[in-house]
Amino acid sequence: MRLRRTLSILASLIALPAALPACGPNETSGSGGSTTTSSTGKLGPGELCDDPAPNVVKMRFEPKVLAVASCSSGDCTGRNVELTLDPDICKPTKVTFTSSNADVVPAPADETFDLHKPTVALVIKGGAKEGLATITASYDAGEGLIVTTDIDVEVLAPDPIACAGTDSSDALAQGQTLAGMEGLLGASISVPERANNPDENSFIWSIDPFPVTIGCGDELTPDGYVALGPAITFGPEDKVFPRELPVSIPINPVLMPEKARWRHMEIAYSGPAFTKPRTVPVADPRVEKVGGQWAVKFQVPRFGTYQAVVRKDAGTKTFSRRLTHRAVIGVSMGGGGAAMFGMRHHDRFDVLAPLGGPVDWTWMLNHIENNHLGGFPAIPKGTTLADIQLAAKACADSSECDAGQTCMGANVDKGKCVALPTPKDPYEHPSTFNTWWYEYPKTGNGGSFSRRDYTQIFRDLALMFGNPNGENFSPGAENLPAGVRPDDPSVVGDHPNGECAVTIDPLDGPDHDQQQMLDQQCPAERCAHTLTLTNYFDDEYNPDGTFPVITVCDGNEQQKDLTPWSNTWHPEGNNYPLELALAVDYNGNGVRDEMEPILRAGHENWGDTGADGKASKDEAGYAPGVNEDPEGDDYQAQYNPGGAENDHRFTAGEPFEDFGLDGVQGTSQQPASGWQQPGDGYDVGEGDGKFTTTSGLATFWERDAHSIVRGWSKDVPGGDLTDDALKRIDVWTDGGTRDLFNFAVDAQHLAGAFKARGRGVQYLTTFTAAPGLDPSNPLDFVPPRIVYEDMPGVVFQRYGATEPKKADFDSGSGQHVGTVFEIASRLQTALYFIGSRWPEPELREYVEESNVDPDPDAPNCEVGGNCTIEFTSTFGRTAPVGITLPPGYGSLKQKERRYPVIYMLHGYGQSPQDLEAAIIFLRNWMNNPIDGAGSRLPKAILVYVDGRCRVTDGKAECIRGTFFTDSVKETGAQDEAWWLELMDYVDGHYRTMGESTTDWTE
Ligand SMILES: [Ca+2]
Ligand SMILES: [Ca+2]
Ligand SMILES: [Ca+2]
Ligand SMILES: [Ca+2]
Repeated sequence: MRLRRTLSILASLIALPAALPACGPNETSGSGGSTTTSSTGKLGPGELCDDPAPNVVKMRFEPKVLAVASCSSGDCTGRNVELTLDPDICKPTKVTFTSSNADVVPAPADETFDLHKPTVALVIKGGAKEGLATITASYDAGEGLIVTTDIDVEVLAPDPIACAGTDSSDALAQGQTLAGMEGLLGASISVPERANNPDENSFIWSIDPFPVTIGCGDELTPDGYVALGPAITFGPEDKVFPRELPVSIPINPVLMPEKARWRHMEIAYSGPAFTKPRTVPVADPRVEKVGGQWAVKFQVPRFGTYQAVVRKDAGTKTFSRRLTHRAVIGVSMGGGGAAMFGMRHHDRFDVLAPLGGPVDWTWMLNHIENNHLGGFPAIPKGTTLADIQLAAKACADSSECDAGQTCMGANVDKGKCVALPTPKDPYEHPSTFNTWWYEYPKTGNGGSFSRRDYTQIFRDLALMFGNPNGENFSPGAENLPAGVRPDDPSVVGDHPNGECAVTIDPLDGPDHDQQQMLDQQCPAERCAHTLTLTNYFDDEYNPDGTFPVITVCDGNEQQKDLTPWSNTWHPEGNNYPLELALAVDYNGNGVRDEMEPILRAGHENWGDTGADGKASKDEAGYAPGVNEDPEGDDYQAQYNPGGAENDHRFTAGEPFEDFGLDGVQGTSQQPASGWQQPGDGYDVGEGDGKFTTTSGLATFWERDAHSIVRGWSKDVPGGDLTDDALKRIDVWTDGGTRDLFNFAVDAQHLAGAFKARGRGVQYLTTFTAAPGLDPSNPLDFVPPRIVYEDMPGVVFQRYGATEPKKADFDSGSGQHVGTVFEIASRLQTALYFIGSRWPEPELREYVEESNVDPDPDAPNCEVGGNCTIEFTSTFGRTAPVGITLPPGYGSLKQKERRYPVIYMLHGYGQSPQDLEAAIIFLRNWMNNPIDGAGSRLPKAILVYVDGRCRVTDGKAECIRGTFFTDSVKETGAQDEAWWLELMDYVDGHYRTMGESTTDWTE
């Protein structure tokens, strides 16, 4: 990802060859392309320069600490260091250097800053003598003020680090660190304070004191790599935590190959569950001294052996990267849209930034099936009503519940025993159908979703993608389960013309009152017509077909005393159709009672065992605690993202039961035109020799970003995602640790797909753990200082206090939106990451605003900076679009400038205008006079895309959100197709930058 100057696009703009310093290349190594080595003071069109007041001038070294190899020969390798000046200066001005110990590190030669040269690149070389030196840069800012900044440099012998001994603790507790001594210096493990807080509310990763050993492990260095330090084993090796813990392992940083950057450092791993050495993404990797020894600190959820390694050729592999100068960023539903649309049309984008949304449908749909639709015990054949428990068991605490159940709501004396699934990933929150997640009363910025909201979201998903949980062949019934005719009163209520089948969240306009009337009347009307189906089989809940099956309504008012984290089902007030699901009405009373289960009929049963057809326990050589996956095929998002066992997908070679979607052998099959009348079958796919899923599930999987990255999707509109196509797409994704939909876990799985394809991936937790920032100061968050060049091209940011205090819960930390600080930081890091992919220095110039000397031909909105249009596609979909132009866009002098485009996607229930208003401040970052050209966000056109359900041809497209995709229903929103036309419109009507190529270093 290393940026170099783009000869193809810049040669005509700047006199590049003449500007190249003799020592090489026009390389820069600052924060992702925000630096330039061009050295001309000539002002660009409309560009402004005022010499800054001396007291605002600032300089920074990157890195701030450095180790270089001692060297006695003349041919010593150096390390690149950059010095960046803010804000812009107008005239070339000298910067000088001194060394506190010139015998160890000589001072670099004088350098010069200039208006378009805000960063100077230095090469620091060590001498023969080992030791410490401080290099001080001095800059005369005028009026007698000398601005200085330091970098500490240590000169070390390039020797490997030996490992010896063992250190241990019988019970490492919160607030404690076990630090290796002598032969293990630099190795450590810590348990943060309050990590042992009792599991309560949405804190569910408490850990008690545990025994730990630190010792030397077997070498893990893969072929083609060099080890930076010894392999360190943290034991007991099979220990896995429900959270991450900070560890460190010693390294000698001067063993880094000459061209390597910290993004090239990888952490190799081996442990009982993943014996074959491999490199794994880790959280917050950081090179610093631990106990006086250089080490890399990071966080991981699992013990075993870790070792820091780097490819021998790191930093030397450059490729020609095609830049489209487009990016897409979205939050919540828009995060899902950014991942899905972005990967489907990967050829159109340089960067995807899906934030806090359903970015990985492969994991999410499996989670929904086992959590949101689960929590009910299966019944064996021969079960009669008398054997069935219809109400959840009351409890005062979990000891009163059956094994594996949790007493929820006990604190308000209304506890119910709930069979929560066991979380498989760090920070994963389980739920069941009766206990969907709800944040009340600590709503903060969490976004509280009531049961009605959940139900509505599930309905909209089925309206757009088709029902993933049932197959209905009747035309127009794509969102319904098998057996429900689209003209059934449970679907259309008492209104004519099917008006009640899809009612829109009312929009402003002439139809508003009519829409509001339908929105208010239809749900209850439909719920008054429960449909009862008989002879309906299900392997889990109706194996004999003897119980009736009914349509379901839900959406009861939240009982707030049962929260904060359980959105509990209640028998009253369920008058909103959950039309994609059916329930078994064990007691035949025509309504779904507490423990009457939701049918799950999304796919045939299969053994998710990997191609060997064997679960790990049945694989030859299985030994608990020693070798827990002999075939090496266990899927795990962080440690083995390419595994096919338990990857939530059917893989060729895995055993399946060809019994159809109901999972029961010998049941009647649904007619090709759908179930019409009693006597018709409901089942689909039995005995066809194939693994059968619903069409809805197939559509989700086909459009899923994870599936596209893994190469499982066919006919991706952007073309096959070859390795070459993949390596030009960079991704910034995030999620909150207390997000109601577990979007942090979901994003980790998407990041895993990229790792499985060989892309470098890194996790971040605290925002100031990013390179260039100070992790010990969580509030000192300054995105322009982040060194994106020291992070790989795929970054997963997890947000939310890991050891939350009450104030963190109260302010919504880690929830769907996050605290005010979290949401602002989320957007900023992602946007500056996007900007770091665009190297053009002219995008970072400080320019005259549009209204100073406006282009008389420019529309007023372009001069004002905001155009809101109604865009109508060729097929008649009309929706609002917000277009924010960068500073100077409407200026006469700048009328030839062209810009990249960032498409921005809003959340569920929002409109384009909502996000537009929320991040209006973004324009300021693009033209901030306090930043210099080495720090400024590149100017770009922002386009706010519509994902709200609209009325097209008089029909409601969906209810509230399109998920930015094309509906499988004839009358559904064709939002992807609409957006594709919008992109052409934007390119045709605004000065977008178009494509170019740049030399890029992996
Ligand atoms: Ca019932
Ligand atoms: Ca297996
Ligand atoms: Ca599988
Ligand atoms: Ca089948």
